[in-house]
Amino acid sequence: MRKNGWNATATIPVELPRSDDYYIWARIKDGSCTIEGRNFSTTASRWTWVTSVSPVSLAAGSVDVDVNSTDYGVGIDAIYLTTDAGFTPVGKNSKDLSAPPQITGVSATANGAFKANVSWDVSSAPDLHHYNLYIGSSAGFVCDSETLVVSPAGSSYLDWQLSPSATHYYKITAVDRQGNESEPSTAAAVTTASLSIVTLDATISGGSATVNIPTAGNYVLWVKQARSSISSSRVSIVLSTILFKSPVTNCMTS
Ligand SMILES: [Ca+2]
Repeated sequence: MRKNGWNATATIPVELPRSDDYYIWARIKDGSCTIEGRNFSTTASRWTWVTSVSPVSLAAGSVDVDVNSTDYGVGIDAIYLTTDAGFTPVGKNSKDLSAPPQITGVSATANGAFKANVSWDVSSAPDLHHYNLYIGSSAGFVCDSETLVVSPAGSSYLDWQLSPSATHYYKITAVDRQGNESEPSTAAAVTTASLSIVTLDATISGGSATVNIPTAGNYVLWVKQARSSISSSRVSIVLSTILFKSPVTNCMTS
């Protein structure tokens, strides 16, 4: 906006994705103006980014941003609204290159032999889009497409299909709406439970076997014959608790 007079006025329609506190940046030179009632001023004759310092509360949807020149000949060639307090524009068509801060508070707890609950502190980044959860077999593993597990919106995840009796390491990153990804968090380690395997002896009688189940759950039974015929012989029965296979009835021999 440039006008050879005082108090030139313009309204700039913008579409805001959500109601929030927005920091206003304006690229101006040679004067001063107000934008949404905030003062912007520079004596520089080169284009200079100036910020409102404190944010302005704006509602979601169509908003008319009011611009008033308060000085003769002030030039304005770009205005930027951002919810990111850490964002500083560079150049006219400035992009957000500011990544969210590193995620903290990562913890992982085993949920049986095959699953782990991973949780972390909610990101403070105002332009957060999602998290990336990575898994590795050592604390120093590299976060990349090969170790990426999932990209959740929330700050916890139940990971599954893990190896039993193994230590797994998780790291979290935060990604903003421009795709800027934070540094990985420190690794959280979790060791999954060992597989419960119980070996019992049973005597087959009349085509059925009786065993005592030590703990209620889903079991797969493995039957090893001691002799060539199962009908009247002593057998070893192995019961193993697993979570994703068929229950007893599907595997029971008769
Ligand atoms: Ca950002």
